Amino acid sequence: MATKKPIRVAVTGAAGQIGYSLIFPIAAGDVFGKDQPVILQLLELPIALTGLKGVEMELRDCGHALLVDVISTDDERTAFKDADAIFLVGSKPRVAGMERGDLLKDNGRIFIGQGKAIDEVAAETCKVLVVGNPCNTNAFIASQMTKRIPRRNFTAMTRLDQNRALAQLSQKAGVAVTEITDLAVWGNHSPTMYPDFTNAKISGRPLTEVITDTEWLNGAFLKTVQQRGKAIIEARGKSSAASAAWAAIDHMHDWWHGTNGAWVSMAVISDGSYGTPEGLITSFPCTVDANGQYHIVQGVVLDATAQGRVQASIDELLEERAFVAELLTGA
Ligand code: NAX
Repeated sequence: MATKKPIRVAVTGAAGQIGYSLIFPIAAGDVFGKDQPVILQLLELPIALTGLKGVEMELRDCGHALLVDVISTDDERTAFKDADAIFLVGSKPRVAGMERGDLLKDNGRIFIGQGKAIDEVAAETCKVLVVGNPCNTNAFIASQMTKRIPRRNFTAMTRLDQNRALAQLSQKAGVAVTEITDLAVWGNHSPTMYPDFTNAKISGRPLTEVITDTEWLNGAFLKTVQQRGKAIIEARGKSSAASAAWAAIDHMHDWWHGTNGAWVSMAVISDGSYGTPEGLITSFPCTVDANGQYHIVQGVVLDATAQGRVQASIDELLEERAFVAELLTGA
């Protein structure tokens, strides 16, 4: 029987595809621990509340011992109240004919509101993971709205990109995914992101000594990882959902429990490391200590090609920031 004090976990867009794959493992203890009771606080748009009610019924029907309560709401402050962990999944999808700038601005408004609401009512130590796209810039916007909660508590998800890269590399090398270490995604969660294979290792050896097909690494590998989202939409007719939920679970699990020195990809607020502009939310190799604090890995050497690839992604983030600058003034 669980004896720990329940934690409050908020999930937005909870009736959507990713939400549906995400909340059941949370209730089962796959994220915060098999001894950690949880209260799920689920946020949806008013139009999706009926669907959310159905999801809540299913959650309760699982009879998970760790699930203390479920709150389904369309009110941000109710959803984020005292939350210890927050998954910001809900966002406005890009529809045919929509300009990227409009998408950024429409989502910007959502994340201005949610950032403010989180700052007002969530736990000061809350860990926020933004999944909803464009996730780096959405996380940046939400982080800019806080006065009480530290900005560094806001992160965005590039773990799916890391997992996709690991899957490709393990297949190519014929080794288990767990043999590959020090593989990190840099930059934006977009086709410009860079999964850096040059510093990765396979069973402790430099990856490039094991996978010597440099044409594949610089060509098909990068392209497959960068375009994987699109390929899944083409094959499935819908965007990735279960794999995205699983990556969100990995991200929050490792942030909550620590990585014991292992590198994980997290888009976090830049402290200026590697010459990235301070405040931008961009992906780095990170470790998480036993207190749940993440640290950007220092001293990673990127060759000129890798540096150019990272810079291209940073430039895209700067462009996104410029698109939303107006929204932030006076918000
Ligand atoms: P769905 O459209 O299935 O679900 C989104 C849900 O969010 C809907 O139920 C909608 O009603 C709700 N919603 C919209 N605005 C909201 C708001 N302001 N407050 C609360 N709820 C709101 O999308 P799904 O496939 O679940 O994807 C969700 C987001 O994840 C999208 O933005 C998508 O682009 C993004 N992704 C991010 C990934 C990443 O690696 N960072 C990968 C997967 C995914 O593409």
